[in-house]
Amino acid sequence: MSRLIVVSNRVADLDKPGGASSGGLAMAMGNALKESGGIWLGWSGRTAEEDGEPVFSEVGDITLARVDLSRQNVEEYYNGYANRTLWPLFHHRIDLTAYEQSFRDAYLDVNRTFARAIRSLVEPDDVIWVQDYHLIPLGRELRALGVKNRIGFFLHIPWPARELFVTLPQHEDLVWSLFGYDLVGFQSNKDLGAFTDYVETELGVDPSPDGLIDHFGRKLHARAYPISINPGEMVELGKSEAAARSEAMLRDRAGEEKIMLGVDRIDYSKGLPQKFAGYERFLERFPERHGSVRLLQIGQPSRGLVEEYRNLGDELAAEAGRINGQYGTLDWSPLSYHTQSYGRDALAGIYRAADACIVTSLRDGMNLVAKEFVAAQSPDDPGVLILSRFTGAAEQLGDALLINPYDKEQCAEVFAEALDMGRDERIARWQALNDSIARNSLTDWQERFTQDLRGTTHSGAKASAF
Ligand code: GDG
Repeated sequence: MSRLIVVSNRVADLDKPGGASSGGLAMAMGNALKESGGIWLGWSGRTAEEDGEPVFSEVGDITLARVDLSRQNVEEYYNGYANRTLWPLFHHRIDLTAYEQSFRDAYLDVNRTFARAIRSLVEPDDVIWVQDYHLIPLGRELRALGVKNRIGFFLHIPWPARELFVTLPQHEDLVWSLFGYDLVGFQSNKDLGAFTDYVETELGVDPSPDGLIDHFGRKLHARAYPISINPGEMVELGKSEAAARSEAMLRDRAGEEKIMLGVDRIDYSKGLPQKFAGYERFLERFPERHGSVRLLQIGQPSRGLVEEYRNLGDELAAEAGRINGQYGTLDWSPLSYHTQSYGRDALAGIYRAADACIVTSLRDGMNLVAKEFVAAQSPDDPGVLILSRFTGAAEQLGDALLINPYDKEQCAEVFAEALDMGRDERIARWQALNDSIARNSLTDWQERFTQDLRGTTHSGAKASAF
């Protein structure tokens, strides 16, 4: 099998103790690379005077290649174009989107740094798989350097609606750069539809029924590849000592109290203020439930160098305090809000202890928390998944209780419905959800993408289009 080169903003620490278990995606990429041998390249997480050359480290047949970036590029590419331009825009927050030319320049600069590093490593039969919005132009930059290999791209976040996407200065250029790839994967049919809408309307091209788009002298395949988890991994983590400890601790302290759980990065796309507002409405409408339920929200701090993220963290802490102040009593706090992060094994126990899990994303490429919660449940007494209809996961997990997180009244009612749901219905819904996850695991996702990429009609020979 031809060698694989994976490129992402950061490289998982497969060479550090415990690094391989840091997340599902790291494991899937690690497995894909183990099968064929290969290279994983990305930013080292360190800054230097200027962008550096890759530094290598070997784990079995896998080479990890890490590149230092200049301080200014980290500020303008990572904190700038990636997280203050593309992330808010693609999550439909044009009110938060920064349109700065210097951000875009740094973004292109870093993509060129990565392209040069890859060109020096690539062999003729390698296939290259690029991950996520940080690296959209990488395929085109590689083509410009004469790389003719098969190159695929997977977007982990949603593709925006055309009316919003066209607010991005030089949006045509960003789309054009996608034509450097042979295969572009989206999380959901909705995202694929939004991209197709742009291609049809702005470029005047009709994709073929299997997603082939012939334009700019290149043949690009665009398809949906919904990412998933490996349910077996969650089941195994659920058997660990750390899981048993966190599950028992939560259940003992809760007693008869039911636990509704939230696990999210602190990010405005996750609808956390809306979750708190829906929960407050639930407390207002159902006073008879006071003392018998608690919302446990784990908020993982993220992107602390971006102002909106710090403000959101402050807002949530204040809201949690206010709700507890208003509804709490001497012996009951309705809302526990934690910002420390837990090991994946402890997290599996937290999922198992919960009676319900609430996902309120306002826009989310997939949402893996929803799938992890389902996989962690005990089959004879599973908890209930309450899932925002605005997640990619809702396309596969229609047996969850689907909500519109902007609708506080609906949220309040659905929270009550989840807490009252009888065991038979919980089991029936859980089985359908679990089957759906088992039918398309993370391993299936990775195999489908790489197989399709290896099999694409190849237009690499026409690299000169760039
Ligand atoms: C992006 C897209 C897409 C959370 N708290 C802790 C912890 N987590 C882990 C969860 C889960 C992951 O973080 C979050 O994944 P999500 O999919 O929910 O969301 P994003 O981070 O926004 O991911 C998303 C994903 O990429 C994959 O394509 O689904 O739509 O936005 O795995 O478990 N993990 C640990 N401790 C915590 O406290 N160990």
